This record gives sequence, C-alpha cells and structure tokens, in this order.
Amino acid sequence: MNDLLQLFNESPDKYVSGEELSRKLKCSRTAVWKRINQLRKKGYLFEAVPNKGYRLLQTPERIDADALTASLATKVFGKTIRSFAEVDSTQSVAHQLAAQGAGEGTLVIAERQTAGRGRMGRTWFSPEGKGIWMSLLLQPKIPLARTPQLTLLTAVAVCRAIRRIGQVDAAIKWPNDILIDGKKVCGILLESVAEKERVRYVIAGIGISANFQSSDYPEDLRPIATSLLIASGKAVNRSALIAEVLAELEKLYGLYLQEGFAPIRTLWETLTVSLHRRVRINTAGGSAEGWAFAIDEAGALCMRMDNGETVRYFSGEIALA
Ligand code: BT5
Repeated sequence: MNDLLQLFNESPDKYVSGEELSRKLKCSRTAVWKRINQLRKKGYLFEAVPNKGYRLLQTPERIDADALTASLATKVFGKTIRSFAEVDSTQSVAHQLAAQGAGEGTLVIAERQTAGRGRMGRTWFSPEGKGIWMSLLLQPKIPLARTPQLTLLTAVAVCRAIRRIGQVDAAIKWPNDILIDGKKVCGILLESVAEKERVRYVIAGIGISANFQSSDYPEDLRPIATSLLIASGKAVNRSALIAEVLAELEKLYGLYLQEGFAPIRTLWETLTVSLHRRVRINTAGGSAEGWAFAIDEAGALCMRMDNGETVRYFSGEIALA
C-alpha cells in the first residue's frame, strides 16, 4: 500500500501533522502536500486544518464487479462483467471480447481510461475512480441503417437512470449527450460492426461524470462539463447508478425489439432539449441553421431549413442558434 495512506490508516480519524508526515516519509512538507493532492485527484478526501495537520475523511468507493452482478435486476445485461483498474478504452476491450465470442449483455467497466474516446477522434476525459466508464455488448438482429435508433435508446435509458439515482433534472441533447443545467454530464458512443448491412454487434459506450468536483476537470472542460456531484451536491454510488442504467437499458431494448422504435421515440421526445427550437448544425458536410422539429421513425433529426426545405440528419453536432 501507498506509505502515505498507511500512516493515515494507522491513526484513523486523527489529524496527522505535515511535520510528522514529512519526517516519517523522509521528504519535504511540500512533497507531502503534493502527494496529498495526488490522492485527492484519485478521490480521497482530506481535511487540512492549520496547526493540526491532515485528516483522511473518505477513501474512494470502488466498483466491486461481483457485488454489482449480484445486485442487478436484469436478466442478461451485466450478468458477465469484465472490470479493470485501467484500460486504454473500454470500447476497444469490448470489441476484442466480441471478436472472441462474448455474449450479448457483456459489460466492460474500468476505473480509469488512458485513451477514452468520443466521436470523430475526440477524447473522453476519464480519470480514476470518479466516473462510470463502461461499454455494453449488444447483438440486435437489425439492419445497419437502424443503429442510430440505438444511440437514442441508450440516451433515454441513461437519462432516466441519472434522473432517478442522481435526483437531478437531466435532459438529452441530440444525439448523444446528457446535460444538466446546459452542461454535459454524460456522453454516449455507439460503434457497430456489420456484415452485408446486417449488424453483427454494437458496442454501446457510456461515460458518466459522476463524482467529479469542478477542480477535477481540465480548464477547457470546466465551462461546458458538469457532474452529478456538482449538480446535486451529493456523491452518487456508482454501482447503484450502473445497476439502474442496465435495468433501464434492458427494459427499453426489450421494448424496442418487440415494438420497434416508436415508443422509444416518444420517450426521447419528452426528455430532450433539442426540439422545437432554432439550432445550428455542424456536420462533416458543413454547417447550417434551421428549426429542429422532430425525430423521425428512422431516428433522424428533422430540420426545416431557412429555404423551406426539410433535411434529415443522422449525425452531427448542434448548438442553439
Ligand atoms: C461523446 O463524444 O460524448 C462520447 C463519449 C463516450 C465515452 C465513453 S466512456 C466509456 C466508453 N469508452 C470510451 O473510450 N468511450 C466511451 P463526443 O460527442 O465526441 O464528445 C466529446 C466531447 O465531450 C469532448 O470533446 C469534450 O468537449 C467533452 N468531454 C470530454 N470528456 C468529458 C467528461 N468527462 N465529462 C463531460 N464532457 C466531457
């Protein structure tokens, strides 16, 4: 174990002075302070009181995969969990497992990702212990053209779970963001592998910034990102949130396979902030403005452009115009 943490564990609930720490660890007090800050970044909570020293208040909660599987209300999703302290990306691990024959509902979770990814080559900030970084393997028997619907389905499931467990007013921004107070708390990345236009499998990647403090974010993300802790003032139990996301996903996925996209679309419409307003959309083909008025049966965003034309978008980035 980390020798600094060892010293705190030897005197639970007591203050340990900076001087004592520096003497026992044979390093300067500045070095002690730096190491405390490193631990804070990993989710340890320390109180620092002048003339008394530091007290360890909380060690980070870890996701215990066995306990999580046992607690799940699902039949299939998450019944096989592969959990890791660190991976490059849970998406890559899930692709490897799928190629090796893993079954539907296999879940990959990591405490930290070194190369978490977003769409179009963007990176996903995934530090240790404070977020939910996970990928779920799906094997729907659908044509490739229907996979955008699964992104919307995943967004509905995650949004509902975040609302219930985090007690916050979360909403969906088309196509793949969950926002609280206009800031991003979760991103979704679906990657499909197909053969002759039929889906072989889909990896649904979900990143939820659960227990970040605003100082945990790099400066460029601070104005645009939030967390459940920042929004509600309370840390969430990540395992409980994962269990709720999986329960919602399994329920909606079952509904989707039985009844198609229509009921999912209705739920999506009640949770979104992206419809019935003027938006600017950026796609690989350029940028345009118009009125976003619906999601159609295929899962496309329908916009009435300024020239009166209606255009359907399956991917892109929108902002309020
Ligand atoms: C996404 O991409 O929003 C999809 C993110 C999916 C992440 C999960 S984590 C588990 C699984 N394994 C992976 O490797 N990925 C998935 P996009 O729409 O391209 O948005 C990316 C943008 O979100 C970045 O450019 C930042 O602006 C912002 N961002 C990055 N990290 C963030 C974070 N932790 N919290 C909030 N916003 C973040």
